[in-house]
Amino acid sequence: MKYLLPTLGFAAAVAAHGYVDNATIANKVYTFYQPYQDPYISPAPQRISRPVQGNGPVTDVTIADVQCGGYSEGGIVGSSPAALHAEVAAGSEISLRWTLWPDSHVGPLVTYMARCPDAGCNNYLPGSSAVWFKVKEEGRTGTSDTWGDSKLMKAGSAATYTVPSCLKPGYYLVRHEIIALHSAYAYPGAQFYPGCHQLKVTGSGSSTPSGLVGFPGAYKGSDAGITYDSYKAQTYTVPGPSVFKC
Ligand SMILES: [Cu+2]
Repeated sequence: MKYLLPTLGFAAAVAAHGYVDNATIANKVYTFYQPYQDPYISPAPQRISRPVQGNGPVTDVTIADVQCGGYSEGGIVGSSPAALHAEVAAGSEISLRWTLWPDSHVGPLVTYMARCPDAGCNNYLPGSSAVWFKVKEEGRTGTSDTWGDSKLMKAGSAATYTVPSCLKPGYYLVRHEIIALHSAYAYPGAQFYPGCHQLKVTGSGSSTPSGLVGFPGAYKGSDAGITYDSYKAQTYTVPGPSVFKC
């Protein structure tokens, strides 16, 4: 096994932010794509999560990178499929553990899902098609300094979401993000930290959510939840569609 540490990656050169390190899905722990290790390991480890290009943000809501990560400026347009799926029953709660999140980076946690083809997600790239529905959002608590991502600023915490219990079984792509708002008073300024993982959902549900959105497409720079002064005591509206409920 070949293993080299990166010297000075583009994202390592700026202040550290983060990515999802691992997840617990149906009582199993899955290590997610490790942007500072996986590219240097041969053969590449097989993951349920799609590659992210480091711990830095996406700031342009109109490019492919806003879907599952990427580094278009450096020639890596968007992310790419992962090899594996994690099997989980509809109705289950999933825990996502981020690397320790910087306490300046206040903002919401938002999670979407998209149904993949019946063959699975591992050849599936939705492009900007409207395929996504929102399954969870956690914004600001009133006008306080408590945000969806506040819990991630302590070691050992996790973001969670629940696979809707009524969802039709099959393969699904999950898009989970933090939107950091510390520089969001003008656009571009909000920092998007999206990442995607692949599930095989089991169960007996039959729901196929409607009102789907695309990434890019769902967000505009002018959205109230994207151009926002987090230093003011004011309420906050998470961008994107309303949360799907069974
Ligand atoms: Cu940052």
